[in-house]
Amino acid sequence: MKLVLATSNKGKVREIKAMCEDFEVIPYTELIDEFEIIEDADTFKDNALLKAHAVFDALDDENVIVLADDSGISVEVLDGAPGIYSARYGGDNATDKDNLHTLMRNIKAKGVDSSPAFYTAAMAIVTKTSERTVHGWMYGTALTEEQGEGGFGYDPMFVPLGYDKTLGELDDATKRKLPHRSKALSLARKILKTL
Ligand code: ITT
Repeated sequence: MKLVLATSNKGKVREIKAMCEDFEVIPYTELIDEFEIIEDADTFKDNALLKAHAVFDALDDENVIVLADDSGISVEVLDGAPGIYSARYGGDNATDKDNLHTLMRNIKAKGVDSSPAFYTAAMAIVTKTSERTVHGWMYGTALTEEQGEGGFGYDPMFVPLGYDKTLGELDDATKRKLPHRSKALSLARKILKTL
């Protein structure tokens, strides 16, 4: 089954491909030119739907199945920020590193060295006749120091519950089992098999 990913985030593409080996997974940017999608919904779920529909419409192919992922990190000491604003937390053209450093700085500014935090991943699956959504979460601790080079985004500052290393330090096999994205994807796969 051919599954088109409505994302231009290479970290997400890498993870979803590794977790979906029985599907032919193709980022939409390999089929059409990348275009900007304004993610202005109020929830991860609605932003995922918005991305999936935008790419489905742009592909102009009724037989395609599109999967979008909207995700982010929520930090307790920051009242849940950055949440749905995770991709632009360091400013409009922020890189992953800018976002990471902004988040560590803002946690430090609260006078603490760490805070409980969680990742959310919402996934939307859109076909010509249906739309479905699923979620996955991962709980842990957000640090104010970067540790490790693995993963992407906020991974070097996030220690999953039950571990003493960040997602930037943990090996790929461990990382595949834990995340919000793999939990959402295991639900998404059940839906995909019915399509
Ligand atoms: P697309 O919208 O094209 O999918 P994006 O990077 O803009 O790509 P989001 O809007 O969903 O994606 O923003 C998610 C943000 O949260 C972004 O800054 C990611 O780096 C970060 N993020 C999401 N999942 C993550 C993970 O598993 N590990 C580390 N950071 C993650």
